[in-house]
Amino acid sequence: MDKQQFLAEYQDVFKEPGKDVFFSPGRINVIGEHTDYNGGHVFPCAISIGTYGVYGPREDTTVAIYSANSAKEEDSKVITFDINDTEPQSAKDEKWVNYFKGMLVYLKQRGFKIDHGFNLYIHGFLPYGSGLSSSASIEMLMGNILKDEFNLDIDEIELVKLGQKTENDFVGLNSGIMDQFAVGMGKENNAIYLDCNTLEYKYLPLELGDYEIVIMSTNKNHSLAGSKYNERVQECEEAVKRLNKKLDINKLGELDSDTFDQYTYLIDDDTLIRRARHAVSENERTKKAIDAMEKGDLEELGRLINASHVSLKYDYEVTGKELDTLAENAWDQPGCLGARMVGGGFAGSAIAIVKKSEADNFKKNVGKIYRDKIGYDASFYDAEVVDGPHKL
Ligand code: GAF
Repeated sequence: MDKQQFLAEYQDVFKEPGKDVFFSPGRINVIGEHTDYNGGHVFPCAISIGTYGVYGPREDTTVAIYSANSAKEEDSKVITFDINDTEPQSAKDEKWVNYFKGMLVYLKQRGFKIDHGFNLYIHGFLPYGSGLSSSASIEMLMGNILKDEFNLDIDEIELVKLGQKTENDFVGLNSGIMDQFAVGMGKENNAIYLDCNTLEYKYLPLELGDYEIVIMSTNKNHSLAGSKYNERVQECEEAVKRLNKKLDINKLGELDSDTFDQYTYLIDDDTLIRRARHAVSENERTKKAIDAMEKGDLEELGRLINASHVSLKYDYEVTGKELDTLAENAWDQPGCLGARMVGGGFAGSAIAIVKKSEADNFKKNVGKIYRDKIGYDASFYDAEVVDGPHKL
């Protein structure tokens, strides 16, 4: 779809011309899962599947938001609130608006002058709950639209932090910073190696030669807020408390595996040991994956990606039969170097690194196994690695 089509959609809903069209990407994560809130490393990138937003200013103080996506599921409805209203929307069918509203509330709280309302038409291509960060995509969309339209003097990393704050304090998911960072700081053809503790980062070209990344969606929605995500965050904090009987650490990301092994005995709980072991080992795998990328050793990268899935399945227990079916059957396919779930887990999506010449066969074979075993279709997407949010 092009810019004119989005403007036409806006006009259909708001009965006047829209002003500007913006795009904000989704994200995948090559490796480094459930490490961000543990102060570890991640290696995500922004993808060309994302969210479009059409902005139109208003003279009053009303914000009116319409989503083409939620309109399909619920009655088509423009949701409104006042720019000075700071309470999260509580009606069940209006909660999705909180990703936008939170950004507005926190930007105003920071002292930025947003003194009139606006209409916003949203058209997203990331299925909600697909594990490809539809929520960070819309938070960063909103942040960048407001920055542009109200000339706000704020840099992207500050917007990223407000995106995470929106997620944590306005929506109620105790997530780390990976998703907002990957979306907001996205760079064409590059993945971002980010230390979530210090926020130091570097871009690394995602050069895969004869290989490509195939995105595989389980088509099973995961709702992170309602899932066990917050429980995992809490389990890791609990493990840190027990390790602190002898160690002085704030986060599991500060430990290497040897140190962790030496002090595992302090964690007198099998489940907490496994959760912590995942956080520590995944952080190490992520560092090793960067070495492998820098050496161009894609086979090693693939092995680390497979090991990541195994750890997420057995130690962290965030996969589930749909994601396991995709990843584990991907491993058996010709030309597949590695596959793993991405994002929070409990359904959503997985990625696989697949030889370009084998990609069609790969999708056909994994798709058939998935349908036979799970009873409905998986979806397969190819995506480009793209820049962060921008005006079209
Ligand atoms: C979700 C969260 F939003 C991220 O912060 C991250 O923890 C991820 O799950 C797991 O790596 O996408």
